[in-house]
Amino acid sequence: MKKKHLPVLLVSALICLVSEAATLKVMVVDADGVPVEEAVVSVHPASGTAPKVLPSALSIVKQEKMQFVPKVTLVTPGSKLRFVNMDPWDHHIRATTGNQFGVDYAPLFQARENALVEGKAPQSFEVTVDAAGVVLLGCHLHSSMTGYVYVADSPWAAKTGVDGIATLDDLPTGDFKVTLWQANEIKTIPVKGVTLIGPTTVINYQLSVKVRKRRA
Ligand SMILES: [Cu+2]
Repeated sequence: MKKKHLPVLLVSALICLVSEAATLKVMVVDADGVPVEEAVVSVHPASGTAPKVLPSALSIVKQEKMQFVPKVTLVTPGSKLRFVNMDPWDHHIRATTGNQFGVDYAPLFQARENALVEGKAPQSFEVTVDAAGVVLLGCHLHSSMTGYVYVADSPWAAKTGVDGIATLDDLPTGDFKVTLWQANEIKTIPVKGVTLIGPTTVINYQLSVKVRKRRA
């Protein structure tokens, strides 16, 4: 009986070798070496374009205690976002394209949200983001509120966690370009080339700025 199973095992082993997947771990720290949360890593093939990406599932962006939660929402083109006001006061959300310095600025959408009333469902609105790039979120009523929607045109994109690490699993092996975005960085972050041969490759970034932790 055991002998009969051998060919099956051999075939499985061969399939594993042929379709080897790679993992990329990207560690991001700030100028002080402190891990940076909510940086976005996206990976594209070194030549050609990334495989087509489908819209992400509906993402919820809450307005809570004068903040956008999450601060950075990562989606793909054509994805729907729902903004929900959890605060007992009004917000007037505005979204623009471009960077935080006003370069390539263009209004994208805006909507007023009434205050949350106890016992009632919070007010919300939905939008679809079509173009790849970074969407800046703000509020006409509260200038301290800032948030971001990163629309990634690659199936291989991830946000860093509290440990400053973004993990991308199931990448094919080969040559890739790694792009890092972080909201506070003022310098252009160079695109890094990486050759993935599996099983895990680690690359590190250090930002030129200090990134303050958000208040809870
Ligand atoms: Cu507001």
